[in-house]
Amino acid sequence: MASKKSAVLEKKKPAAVESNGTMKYAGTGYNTLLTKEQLIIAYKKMLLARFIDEKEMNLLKQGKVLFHISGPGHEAVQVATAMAMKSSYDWAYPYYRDLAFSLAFGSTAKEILCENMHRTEGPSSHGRQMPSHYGDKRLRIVGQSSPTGTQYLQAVGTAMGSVKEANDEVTYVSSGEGATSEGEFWEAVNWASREKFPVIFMVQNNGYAISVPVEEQIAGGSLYNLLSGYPNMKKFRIDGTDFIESFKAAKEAVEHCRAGKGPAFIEATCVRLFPHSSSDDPKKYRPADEIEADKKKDPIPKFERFFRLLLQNNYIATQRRIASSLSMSAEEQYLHLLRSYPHIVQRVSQRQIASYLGITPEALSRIRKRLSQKK
Ligand SMILES: Cc1ncc(C[n+]2csc(CCOP(=O)(O)OP(=O)(O)O)c2C)c(N)n1
Ligand SMILES: [Mg+2]
Repeated sequence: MASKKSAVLEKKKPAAVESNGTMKYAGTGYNTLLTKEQLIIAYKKMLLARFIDEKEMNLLKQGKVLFHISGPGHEAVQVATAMAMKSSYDWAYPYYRDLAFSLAFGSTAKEILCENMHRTEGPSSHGRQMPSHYGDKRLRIVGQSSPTGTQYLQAVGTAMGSVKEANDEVTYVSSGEGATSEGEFWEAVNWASREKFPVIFMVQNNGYAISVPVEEQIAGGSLYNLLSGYPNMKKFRIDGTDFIESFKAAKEAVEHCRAGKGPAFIEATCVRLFPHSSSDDPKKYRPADEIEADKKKDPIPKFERFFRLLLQNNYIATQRRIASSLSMSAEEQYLHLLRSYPHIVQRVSQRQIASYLGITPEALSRIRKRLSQKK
């Protein structure tokens, strides 16, 4: 299984650049298939998605956003798949956790926030959609309905259109593992497999459908196994928190579909780091140690560990640029640091943290005091 390979890769350092500019890793015989610049773009997209999720959680508390479904823990496979496709040419039917996918496919932070805050500048519904229902006609991202699973047959219809028009467009459609229990999923898989339609079925398996664990949701606990009999369908089971592994699978899936060989199915194991939605309290059904264990699989620190050398000069500057473009307050940035990098916060001085946040040590101590009073 690929996860063993990624554990080996994580220990390796970027060693050399291939003649075509992509990065190669010493001793692994494994190429990331992407250039350093593309890897940095991937990192920025993941980070931007995380920051938007955190920002929206705060906007929710302020009553400026009415509902929120977050993507933390799903970013790597989403960005990887979007980067393996051709934005504005291929089609996408994302689901409500696909914020990072949408950003990597071409949506901007402003467009996402306008939709989620019901502003007329929103490019999909002009602010009339539910928050976290992504769409953009210009980018060929088709806005979705709230009943889970409805996107699957729509995606197959679009792929049928591409075949009839004899072009090589590919259609992405995604959901969580729970939504695949809907009949539409199976109708769609059967139809696409029989007719060799170019659909990428992406299932982001985070182990829960709200509070229902996957073992209770899916027969035998594995969708990948259930799909073993479908002809023409290329299947992958991957660690969706590992960007490189995800990109490799997504690239092969896109190639399979574009060549007219049939659909592809990717089951990507993800972690759900935040509650299901802003209406949910996972403490009622998830043991605390399980949530802590999932935090260790967070795709963003995983990416950072892997590309430490590559990114060390970029990542702090990148975080600051994103934070300032989203008008995040110093307090919001500090909370992000505490949540995402507790090990760094513990190790560095208060002065260093203040300088990273661009504030004085006194201002930082005021923020810390305020936060401790809120507890
Ligand atoms: C047809 C339908 N049934 C139930 C719901 C309520 N609902 C929304 S999301 C969800 C869970 C989906 O879980 P999963 O597919 O695993 O995706 P995840 O949220 O875990 O990413 C449910 C039951 C709905 N929106 N539509
Ligand atoms: Mg799920």
